[in-house]
Amino acid sequence: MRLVLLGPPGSGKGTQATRLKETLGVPHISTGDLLRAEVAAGSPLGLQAKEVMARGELVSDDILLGMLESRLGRDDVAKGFILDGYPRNLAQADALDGLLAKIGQPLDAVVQLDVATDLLVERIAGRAQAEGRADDNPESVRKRLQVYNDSTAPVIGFFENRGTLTRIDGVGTMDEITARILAALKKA
Ligand code: B4P
Repeated sequence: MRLVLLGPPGSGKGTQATRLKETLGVPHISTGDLLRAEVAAGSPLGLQAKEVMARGELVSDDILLGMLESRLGRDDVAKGFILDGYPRNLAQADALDGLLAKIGQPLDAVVQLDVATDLLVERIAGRAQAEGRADDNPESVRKRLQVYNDSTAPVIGFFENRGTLTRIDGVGTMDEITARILAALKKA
């Protein structure tokens, strides 16, 4: 199964991908996690990404594509993957298309998690208290939501035109949402 999870910040992409990887038996590839690992390691890429992420902006498309290409080159993606956090704009959607065509691994499904903005803000505020992530402060969250509306939301139409997109109500318990995604994947 080759799956992309789309949705605004705080919609539950990372949460659901962590659960689905067990059921589907494929790795969870989160571009946010890959970037945070670079930041934690203090690598040159991490140093470049750190401030951009803390401001809630998007890290450059070139950096992301290089990072993703190297991750998709690993052996564990032979049976597929769950991609979480990519693509985040139309240029990344095109780049993903090209990359997957090159490695002969076209997508099976794209799932969009829909959650209203006030609930997103509430969830991220909860995580800010629990985990203290650098970009979960109110100012960065506002910026991330704006970036999502301006740059990422158009990606929904990109996949809708391909006929690969399923929209899921992302409000409910984590179990309910996992069940909705699995039901949608059966149909796809
Ligand atoms: P991400 O790591 O992708 O962060 P995110 O959008 O906030 O989603 P996340 O997966 O963490 O949250 P989730 O919805 O699971 O990106 C961080 C930054 O990295 C970006 O701002 C950008 O700077 C950079 N970046 C990443 N990818 C990039 C790209 N492709 N291009 C450029 N830059 C990129 O969960 C949120 C909270 O909600 C959690 O606390 C969770 O417990 C809770 N929750 C989840 N489901 C719930 C439910 N059903 N009910 C109640 N709470 C729930």
